[in-house]
Amino acid sequence: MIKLKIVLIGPSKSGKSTIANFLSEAIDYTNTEYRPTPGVRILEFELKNNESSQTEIELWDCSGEMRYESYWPVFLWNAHGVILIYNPEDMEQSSQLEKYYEQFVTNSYVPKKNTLIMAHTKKTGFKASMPDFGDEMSKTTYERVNIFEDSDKLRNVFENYISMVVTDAVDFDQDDLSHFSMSL
Ligand SMILES: Nc1nc2c(ncn2[C@@H]2O[C@H](COP(=O)(O)OP(=O)(O)O)[C@@H](O)[C@H]2O)c(=O)[nH]1
Ligand SMILES: [Mg+2]
Repeated sequence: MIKLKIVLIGPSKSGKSTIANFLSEAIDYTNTEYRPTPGVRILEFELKNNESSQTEIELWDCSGEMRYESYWPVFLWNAHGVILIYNPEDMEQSSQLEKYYEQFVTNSYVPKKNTLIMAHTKKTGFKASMPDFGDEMSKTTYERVNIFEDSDKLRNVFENYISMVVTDAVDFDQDDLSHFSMSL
């Protein structure tokens, strides 16, 4: 079974924990009382993929607060992918997103193509256009989601992203094996 470590990061109150609860089906995500995440929460669950095999997901619901900045390398350690979550209705969060991109994507070894931006809106019917990000960041897959309006879309976006990362993880394992046999 393939096991993937996926990091959720982004500004505070962007909905990371709500999304993590929904995806892992761990805790009731409709409870709207705000509880800041102290550092990190790790949620483990399994996902069936198309070929009826299963993928084990380790979802790291990380706090984006600056006081946990020294933990960021730990959050990223052995991660296969990064999902950046922000609320596009909040101008401040839009500008903060580039800082998270720089730290979690540009300055990390996680493959850039295994990055996903989720623009998570809270108001129904809010249609945000994609902000004008820098050259490299604007190539990142960008998905608008609204957990209460269309939770099926959110799940689809996540599952499609995971199948893409899985392909990558399989290739990586095969690479490793070929190096191994060559050295025998
Ligand atoms: N109305 C509404 N509230 C939401 C939505 N998503 C999250 N919230 C609330 O916004 C607050 C922050 O969400 P949370 O997931 O804890 O954000 P985090 O700091 O990024 O983990 C919480 O009180 C959530 O219940 C949403 O889609 N609609
Ligand atoms: Mg949180």
